Formats: sequence, structure tokens, C-alpha cells
Amino acid sequence: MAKILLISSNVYQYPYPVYPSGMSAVSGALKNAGHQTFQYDMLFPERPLEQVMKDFNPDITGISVRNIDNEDSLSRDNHWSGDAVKNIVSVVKKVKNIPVFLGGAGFSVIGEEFLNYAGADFGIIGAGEISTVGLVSDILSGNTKNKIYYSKGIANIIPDIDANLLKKYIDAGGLLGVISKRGCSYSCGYCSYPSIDGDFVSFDAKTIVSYIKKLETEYGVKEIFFTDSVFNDSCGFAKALCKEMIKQKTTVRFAAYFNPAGTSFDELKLYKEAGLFAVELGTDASTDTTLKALHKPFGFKEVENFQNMCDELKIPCAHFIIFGGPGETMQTVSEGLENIKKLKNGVVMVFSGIRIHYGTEIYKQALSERKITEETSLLKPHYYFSDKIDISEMNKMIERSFKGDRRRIFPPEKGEEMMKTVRKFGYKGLMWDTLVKYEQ
Ligand code: B12
Ligand code: SF4
Repeated sequence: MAKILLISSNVYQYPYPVYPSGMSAVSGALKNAGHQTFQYDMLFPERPLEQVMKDFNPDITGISVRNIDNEDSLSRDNHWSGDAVKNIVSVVKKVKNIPVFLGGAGFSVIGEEFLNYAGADFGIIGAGEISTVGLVSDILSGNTKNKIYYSKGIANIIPDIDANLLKKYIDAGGLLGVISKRGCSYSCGYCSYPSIDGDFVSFDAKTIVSYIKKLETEYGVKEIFFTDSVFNDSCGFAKALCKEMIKQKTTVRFAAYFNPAGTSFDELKLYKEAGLFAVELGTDASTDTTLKALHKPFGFKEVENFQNMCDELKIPCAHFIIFGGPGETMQTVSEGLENIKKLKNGVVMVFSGIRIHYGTEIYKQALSERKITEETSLLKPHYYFSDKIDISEMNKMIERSFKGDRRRIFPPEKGEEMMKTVRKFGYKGLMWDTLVKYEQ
């Protein structure tokens, strides 16, 4: 048995503070394996870290790195987390020179380079439940094999929720993330999810729903976000889950990432009946040309159809769109902005340029177009921009086109500012959904 201090390093609060469910999942797995854990959160620390180190006196420390940066090429502060994590490692090691390991979605997209920068000893790429237990046992027996351990999947999806911490996140306006599937059945050109998530797997609907019931009764949770890459993907699991939610009469409202293709009106209606109150759509590009260049499995017509279904069912829908990626020309920028006008009730959040991650299609494309070389470090963000655009002119065109419409958000920092202001008045939750007004 070991005493393991787990630290969530994420202090980013946009679009809302996200409860560290990755850290809780790892804590649950370690406790099930007979270890003692303490979860410490850098966003809501109750005591200084040095004090916790002295009071808890851990044998090993694990740090959760959810984000490396905010993937926004235009932000004045991109919230790069390398130095913050390096600082946490050095504080831990100064108090007690124990093994420190890293994990988390952000860490997993970079891996060893981040580990070396932060000065940690080990890292886990991908799902942490089973592999962390393995790493800890290797550390205890003095038998570690590598610096980097890879995901060995998930044995139990029920995290070790810290009730006090969860309350702080809910009070600050956050939605609790709940996982129902891991991985993604699509393979879009820029996406880093395969390195984070590994093989596609869906969990047992009954287990998830009992966990949701527990969140409702024991923790008073009223709103959740399903953290699946695509909630309504073609495997059909979302339908089974929602039917189970209806059967077990859950009361939570939920939002999730959706794909515009392949969902019928009746299916969306079923999701609404189960509690769906807002959709975040991975629209990603705004013309058929640029959607195809990203290997998205749908065209813009399907995006419009999906928006129309949401309107009919009065479900607020937000589109995340990136301008400037593969296939973009000044012509597709104009065409895309015209297309976006068709999404009348949709909230549209636009990013400029695509954050390049190792191992993705866009990484290979950037290499072949000599935008980066094999030696380029992606520890700090590099963005892919098509050669056929004038970036500054493109950004101006987007701003001009969106002017005067509160539901069109660009640059992304505009959304951040807006949410900060509205939160001061006590508003909680997604916030962007309040921009959509349907007649009831
Ligand atoms: C759902 C999601 C969101 C939702 C979260 C909803 C919610 N209420 O929870 C929303 C829409 C709010 C969101 C926002 C953002 N997100 Co996001 N999000 C995701 C997504 C799809 C899933 C994350 C998740 O919760 N998974 C479920 C939990 C249980 O798994 P997990 O956290 O990964 O934890 C597991 C492992 O990582 C590991 N692990 C975790 N911690 C630890 C610790 C240790 C010590 C160990 C060993 C292992 C370990 O084990 C855990 C259990 O298996 C990921 C992509 C992905 N496929 O992972 C992106 C992702 C994390 N997001 C990302 C980003 C950039 C953002 C934003 C900054 C975007 C923006 N500009 O607004 C914001 C930041 C929000 C914030 N306040 O921090 C990036 C981070 C990469 C990077 N560049 O840093 C990711 C990886 C997507 C990507 N582009 O590649 N996001
Ligand atoms: S962009 Fe979305 S749909 Fe495409 S592979 Fe990534 S998670 Fe899947």
C-alpha cells in the first residue's frame, strides 16, 4: 500500500471551471487497488501545496495535466501549462524527493517532451485507471520499465468524487463531466483523440445511469456534460443510454458533443426526453470543400439540417468552426461566412488556425508543406494555416461578418470576456445557451 498525492494542475476557467474527473478516475482505481490517495486541486486549494505535502506525507505524487494550452492562435495568453506543472513538480520534490508521474488528456498529446520539460519521472499516456495501478506497483517494487507507460484501458468507470471539491466547481458554474464512451469511431484529419483515448469502447448503460442517479441523490448534481468525443455516433450507444435514463427516471439535464450526420429527428427527440438541453456540434469547417479536406464525414447541408432539427425541438445548438485549415482559400472563407448565416439560431464559435498535434494527418501535411520539420517541438503551440489565405484579412472578414450578432463569437477571447461578465451576475452552466431564445 502506498500513500499517493494526486494533484490537478488545471486552473483554466473558460468556458467554466471543469471538475477534474480524470484525477478522480485515477484516484478511484488506486483506492480499489488498496492504496491511500489525497486529491489536491490547484484551482481551489484549501491549503498551500507544501503544507499538504507535509500533512499527508505521500510516497508518490501524480499530477493531472488536462490542458497544455487553449488551442487559440489569437489569444493574448494561451494558458500554456508547462511552467505551472514544472513548478508543481519542483515544489513537491523540494519538500520530499519522491517519484512524480504525470497523466491527463493534455499531457497525453505531447508525452515525453512535456515530462522532460516539467522534470517529472514517469508519465501515463491515455486512460489512467489500469496503467497507473501498474506503474505504482512497479515503483514500489523498484521495477519500473520505462519512463512512459501507455493506457491499458479502464476497469471501472466510477470515479472517486470529492464532494467538497465538486461543490466548489458547481458553485462556480461548472457542469460535471461524465464519461459514457472513450475513443472515436471517426478519423478526422487534425484530431489528437486517438493518442488520448486509444481504442473505441462504450461502457455499460445501466452502470452509467446508476452512477448518474448517485450524482443526483448524493451530490445534488443537476447538470452534466457527457465527455464522449461524439455522443451520437453511429454505434447507437447514445440511444441505449438515453432509453435507460428515461427508464430509471434520471432528473439531470445534459449537454454533449454531437456530430451533425446520421441522427434522425426521432432520435434527437429521444435524447431531449432523456434530458438533453444543449448541443455542442463539432461542425469544424463551414464549406463542403474544407469539411472534405478535414475528412469530416458530412457536408454543410447536414449541418443545416441538424440546426433545423434543434430549432424544431427548441434545443440550443453551438457550432465550433475553425477557419484557415486545409483547403481554405479566400473564396471558401467568403462561402463559409455565407453558409454560417444560414445557421440563424445557432451560436457559432470560431477559431483561427488548427493547433498541430503529433501523429495527426495535419502533422504529416504540415511536414510535407514544410510548415514544420521533424525537429519542430510542438510542446508550445504551432498552428496550421493554409498557404492560400491571408490570415489577417481572413480574420477581419470573419469579424466584419459577425458584427452586431451576439451569437457569433470571434475571436474566441470575446466569448471568454462575455462569460466572465455574465458570471459576475451569478449565471451558471454553459452560458452560451442563454443567447438562444426560443418561444416556449
Ligand atoms: C469533454 C471535453 C471538454 C468539455 C468538458 C466538459 C466537462 N464538464 O467535463 C469542454 C467543452 C468544457 C472542454 C473545454 C475545453 N477543452 Co476540452 N476536451 C474534452 C475531451 C473531449 C474529454 C475530456 C474528458 O473529460 N474526458 C473524460 C475523463 C474521465 O478523462 P481524462 O480527463 O482524459 O482522464 C483520463 C486520462 O487522461 C488519465 N488521467 C487524467 N488525469 C490523470 C492524472 C494522472 C496522474 C494520471 C497518471 C492519469 C491521468 O486517466 C483518466 C482516466 O482514464 C478532451 C479530449 C479527449 N478525448 O480526452 C478535450 C481536451 C481535453 N480539451 C482540450 C481543450 C484545449 C479545451 C479548452 C482549452 C478549449 C477552449 N479553448 O475552450 C477548454 C478548457 C476547459 C477548462 N476549463 O479546462 C484539449 C487539451 C489539449 C491541449 N491543447 O491542451 C483536449 C485534449 C482536446 C484536444 N483538442 O485535443 N473540453
Ligand atoms: S474531430 Fe471529433 S469526430 Fe473527428 S476524429 Fe476527432 S473526436 Fe472523432
